[in-house]
Amino acid sequence: MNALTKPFGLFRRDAKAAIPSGLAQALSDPSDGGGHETCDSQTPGVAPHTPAAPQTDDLPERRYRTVFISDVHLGTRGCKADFLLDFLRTVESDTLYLVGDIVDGWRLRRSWYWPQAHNDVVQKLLRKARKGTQVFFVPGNHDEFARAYVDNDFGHVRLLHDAIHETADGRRLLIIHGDEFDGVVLYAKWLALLGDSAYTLALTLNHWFNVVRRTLGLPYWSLSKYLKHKVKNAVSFIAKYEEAMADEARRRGCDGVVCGHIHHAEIRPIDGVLYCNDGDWVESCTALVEHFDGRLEIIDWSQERDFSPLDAYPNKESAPPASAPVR
Ligand SMILES: [Mn+2]
Repeated sequence: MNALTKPFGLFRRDAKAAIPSGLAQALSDPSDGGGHETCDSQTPGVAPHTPAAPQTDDLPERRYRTVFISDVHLGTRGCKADFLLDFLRTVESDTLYLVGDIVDGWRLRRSWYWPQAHNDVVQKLLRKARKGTQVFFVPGNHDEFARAYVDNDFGHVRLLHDAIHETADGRRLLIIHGDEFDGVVLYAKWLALLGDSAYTLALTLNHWFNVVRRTLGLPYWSLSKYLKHKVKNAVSFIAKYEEAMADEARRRGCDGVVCGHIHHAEIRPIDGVLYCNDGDWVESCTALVEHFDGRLEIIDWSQERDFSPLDAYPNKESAPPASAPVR
């Protein structure tokens, strides 16, 4: 493997990482997730499902070659699980990439929140995998417990640290969540001077810095969240983050990159490399899709279905989060 992948060998030895028990339960739930998602609402510890999302009857099924979603943050109150279910019921694809932060292990460890709709999302994803969709899961920083299991199959879902996807028109896209880069962006300039080894060292330090924070019960320190409070800097942070991701894709000989993490959907060329971010299902409801001719497009599901992400709290169970979700 290359230089970037190397330090993450460390992560795999982090055997303390455990699957949150509710997720394990969802994964082992034998019930069929599709079409019967409202079943089994009596599971202990699982809040009853309130049907809130619009029904899909009025929309024909859509097919894409590939769908990319990330930053769903199951296990948090901010997660728009009902809208994601609506999306997953409407949209089919040959391949589905889950580009990290699907389950929020950081939050689940601190307080338990796992309503039926979140179970339904997991079931729906597993059902797609069973029914022939090729599903890849590239964990992010919030579901890094899964990084201990990369290169394994999990109920037809393939876990990978990162992936290379080839589009129908022959472009190679690096698929990576992108958290490794948010703490690194600040130091990008002098790291470029110091070279590759300092760069990989910084990636590793960023990871362990957050491991220590987690041990102390502190949330993941995200530069993107920090800067969003300082709006003036947010724009330049996003631009720098996008450039760092594009650099990484170039470094690895790819034509483009697909990532998530900063909850900001985007497709734009950066110095000859295509930067794609599939957005999130917390602040917005966006996905990246590849058409059968290889064309890439951002789908804004709240716009398509004419709902506001702000309306996504249909019941008291899923009241808005007290604080902004951590990236
Ligand atoms: Mn993230």
